[in-house]
Amino acid sequence: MADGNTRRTHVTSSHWGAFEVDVEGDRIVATRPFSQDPHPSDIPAIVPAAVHHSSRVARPSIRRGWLDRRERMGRGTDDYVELPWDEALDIAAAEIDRIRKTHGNEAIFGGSYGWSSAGRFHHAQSQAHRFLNCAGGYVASFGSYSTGCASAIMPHVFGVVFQKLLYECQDGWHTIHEHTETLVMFGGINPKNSQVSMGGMTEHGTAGWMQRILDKGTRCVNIGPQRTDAVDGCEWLPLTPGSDTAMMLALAFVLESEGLADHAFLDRYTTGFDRFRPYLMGETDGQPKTPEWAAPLCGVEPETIRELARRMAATRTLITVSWSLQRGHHGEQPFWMSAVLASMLGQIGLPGGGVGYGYGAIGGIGKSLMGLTGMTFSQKQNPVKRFIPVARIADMLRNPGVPYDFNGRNEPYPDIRLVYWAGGNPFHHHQDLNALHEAWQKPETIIVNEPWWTPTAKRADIVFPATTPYEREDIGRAPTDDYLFYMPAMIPPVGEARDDYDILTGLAERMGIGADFTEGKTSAEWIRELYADYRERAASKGIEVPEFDGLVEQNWMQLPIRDPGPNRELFAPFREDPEGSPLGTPSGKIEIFSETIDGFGYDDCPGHPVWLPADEWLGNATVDYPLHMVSPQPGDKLHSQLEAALRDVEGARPVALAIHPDDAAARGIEGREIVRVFNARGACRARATLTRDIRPGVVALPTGAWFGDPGGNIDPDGNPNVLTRDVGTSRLGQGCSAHTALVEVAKLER
Ligand SMILES: Nc1nc2c(c(=O)[nH]1)N[C@H]1C(S)=C(S)[C@@H](COP(=O)(O)OP(=O)(O)OC[C@H]3O[C@@H](n4cnc5c(=O)[nH]c(N)nc54)[C@H](O)[C@@H]3O)O[C@H]1N2
Ligand SMILES: Nc1nc2c(c(=O)[nH]1)N[C@H]1C(S)=C(S)[C@@H](COP(=O)(O)OP(=O)(O)OC[C@H]3O[C@@H](n4cnc5c(=O)[nH]c(N)nc54)[C@H](O)[C@@H]3O)O[C@H]1N2
Ligand SMILES: [Mo]
Repeated sequence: MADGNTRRTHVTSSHWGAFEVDVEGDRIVATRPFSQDPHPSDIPAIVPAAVHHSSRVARPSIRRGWLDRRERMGRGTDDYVELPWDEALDIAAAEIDRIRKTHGNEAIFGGSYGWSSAGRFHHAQSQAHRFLNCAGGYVASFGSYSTGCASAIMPHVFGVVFQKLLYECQDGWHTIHEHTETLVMFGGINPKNSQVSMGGMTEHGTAGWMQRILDKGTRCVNIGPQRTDAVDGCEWLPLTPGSDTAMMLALAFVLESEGLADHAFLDRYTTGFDRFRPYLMGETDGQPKTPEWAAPLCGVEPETIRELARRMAATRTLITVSWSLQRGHHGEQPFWMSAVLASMLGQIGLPGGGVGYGYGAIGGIGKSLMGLTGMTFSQKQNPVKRFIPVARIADMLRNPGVPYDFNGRNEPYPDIRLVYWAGGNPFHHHQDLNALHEAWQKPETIIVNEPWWTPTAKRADIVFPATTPYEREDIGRAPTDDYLFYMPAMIPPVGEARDDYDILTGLAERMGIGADFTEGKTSAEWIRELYADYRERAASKGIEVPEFDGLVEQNWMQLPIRDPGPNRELFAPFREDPEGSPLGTPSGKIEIFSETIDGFGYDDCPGHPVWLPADEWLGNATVDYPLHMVSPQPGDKLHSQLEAALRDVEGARPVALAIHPDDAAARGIEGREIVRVFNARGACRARATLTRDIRPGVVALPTGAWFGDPGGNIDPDGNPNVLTRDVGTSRLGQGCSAHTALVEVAKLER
């Protein structure tokens, strides 16, 4: 591969878009934006430094205390012994075998949550799941940190799997541009977040579409704590975090009390408004949900709420809801309530009307494309039927055998003895990291595949060095993108890194399940076979893609699969004929009241949406912790990825904390200095950044930093998850509630 020092250029795909890569010898030396991308992301600039960074895991490594004495404690503090591949694989395979034979496969947690890298075949989490399935199964996880709560609640409301709703049933930008007159954005629509999309995002279009929508005169209202959650030109209603349901209820109250609610729609297409209305009007609890009631909760003036409600009823209105709203305590409520509000407006199923989720969350939402699937490496069947809601991992590790509720079932947590993680970084992504660190000491063995010495790798017993996409070939194809890529191997594996597939093959062969895992094929053979199958599927839809060698030659192609039609799958046919095309709910209609949910008997998620304040929000702020911290996605990166090199950039760490000048002044903070952000759960450093684009009383600290070493009482780089709460959104959704946290900020004494 390395032919002297000639410079070669390839195009590859990634979660943050396609980009050009310059290679000299064995090294990636530069990256450049891809020619077809009108709005390329800056993220790839750091790729060369990250790929060749000294914090790559060079060789298989085993934690000394575990190797010598099978000692559990010491994860995060012990040093590591490097071993040859054969020896390390022997040890790991024997250990997995021991655990499954002694404790059964229900003692293995293989959730392995995280985004890993783009590429159809070398998707680390899927690879790990297939391997564990061949080994007799594993305890899996339900949902994602992104939309775990919505994935539980929304099927009860619309009768459709949430992911299908997102990607197949929502209007595309074309339709919104053409038809929507009022765009009401709870949590904004943020082009910063739309830089990324799982599996790839070639033409970044969200910012451009938002501009066109504004230019057309569409009224765009950003309702949330930060002005910067929407593009310039949108109106901003600075909202108290966690109060969206109160605001939506007040909008609903205005519609109902002023005769603006569409009762013909409610009668024909929904069920349960009669159960909800008495609550809305205050007949059940003595509190009408008037704008005057909502104003002190959400910080928006009653007249503003009234005017907006009238406008929403008078024009074609699309309500959009950011995923962040359900990443907070009681996150079920704003999601459900937005469906009720949209039902009352009666525009669901009309082009550019109704409600949509996650526009701007990732770039793929709003790109309406013809479905062209394929190239899925089978994970096989999991013989173990137990799973946990993904964000309940620390509870699970802490509480084996203890029952918990989730979406109508009640089950004890499994007793986990072995954790296998590939493609994710829980010591970046999970809430209350100091508590996770404690819980993490409980399993007997933790195995991690990782390219870098992340905080998770540093807390594993066995670490296998994994390749990055630049060190292996793959195919890039994302369900929400209209490009296809051959992703070439550009450089040899760094250090002794191996592909996840080869690592797992090595384990599988030692455990006597090699034939089942590989089916006798190398990764090159699998990639060609999966591609041939995809090519056939494409042909059956009249789409021609080249043979494999042809794709290798041309590197990338655009797929003719754009489909600007509105509401293709669900709501338009339902509106047309609600009896003939019913929704998948028990009633066949939109469920404003759900008998199913009511039957669960959960006080934290009753039978219709209600206002339930979060455990921590500005409504119950204390003297000790008076500020609400939101922890959004980082603008300059994807989660914790490429952090190895980013943390070297002068001034990049600790992470910038957005704080209002009034809040800063009250604490003697002038801006740009390093501050301490803290609460009873932990503390981290951050760089104060003063801005009037944030609601006073709220601070924003993006995710992205690696959690520091244990023992320190202040996390050095600014990971907000030392401060966040590790509680489920409710007994129904059990999603992560990362955006719910009260903190204090102080100048750091030197
Ligand atoms: N406070 C707070 N916390 C949050 C959120 C929030 O809003 N606020 N958001 C949550 C959300 S929505 C998400 S999705 C999570 C993100 O959660 P994370 O798990 O932190 O996401 P990534 O950083 O993408 O993790 C991917 C890991 O896989 C590694 N990797 C990349 N390629 C490969 C490969 O080929 N093989 C292997 N073995 N490893 C690979 C990367 O180096 C990286 O360590 O964070 C969640 N945490
Ligand atoms: N650049 C970049 N883009 C990303 C990612 C990344 O790591 N980097 N990660 C991707 C992933 S995995 C996901 S899941 C999506 C997540 O997409 P989102 O869920 O939309 O993203 P967040 O950044 O968590 O939150 C968006 C905004 O919501 C606001 N907000 C927080 N709490 C509340 C509230 O209670 N009410 C209201 N109205 N607003 C609130 C905050 O001001 C925040 O800036 O982003 C994706 N996009
Ligand atoms: Mo996510």
